[in-house]
Amino acid sequence: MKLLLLVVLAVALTCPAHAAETGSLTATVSAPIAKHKAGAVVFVKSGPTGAVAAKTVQLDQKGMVFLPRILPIAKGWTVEFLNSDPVAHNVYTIDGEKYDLGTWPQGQKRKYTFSKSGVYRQLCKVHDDMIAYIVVLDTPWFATSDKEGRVSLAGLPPGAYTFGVWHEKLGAADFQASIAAGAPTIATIALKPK
Ligand SMILES: [Cu+2]
Repeated sequence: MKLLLLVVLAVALTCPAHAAETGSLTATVSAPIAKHKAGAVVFVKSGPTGAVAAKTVQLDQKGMVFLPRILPIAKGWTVEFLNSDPVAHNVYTIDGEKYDLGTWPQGQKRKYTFSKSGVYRQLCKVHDDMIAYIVVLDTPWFATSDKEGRVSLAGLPPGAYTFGVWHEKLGAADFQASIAAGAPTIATIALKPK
């Protein structure tokens, strides 16, 4: 009986399914006003580093708004700007690399590759109330909180991290957490007025 127990224990300890190489962060965002729980960008500020693979993501102009309003990307990624509205829209920013991609009609698209990190207010010269935020990060690991304030970052190498938080209207202190392989590290993020 004792021998059987030892064998079972040995198998459990060496089972490859228990030897995941990466970990994750699962955080819950709170805010003074419930609707502000959404749209918090959580990202790795310092800690283990990882290679960023080139990627193209889309930002649409639809119903007279930019969609999505909050778009986190990694430095080196390309954003493809669409226009799904039956009116001409423009795409420009006064931040970072300061581009103006011009004004174009429905159905056409133009691209821009971001080579400098930072927050870009994405604007339209035709409609001055239109705005989105492209948050260009120096890490491959980031995510945006949903309506319930839930956000998770997966595929993190185990180690000690400092995480940053960006929000359009609110702020939160950077926080430290250690990530282990397998089970997620749980965190809470309290957004407060900047
Ligand atoms: Cu517009």
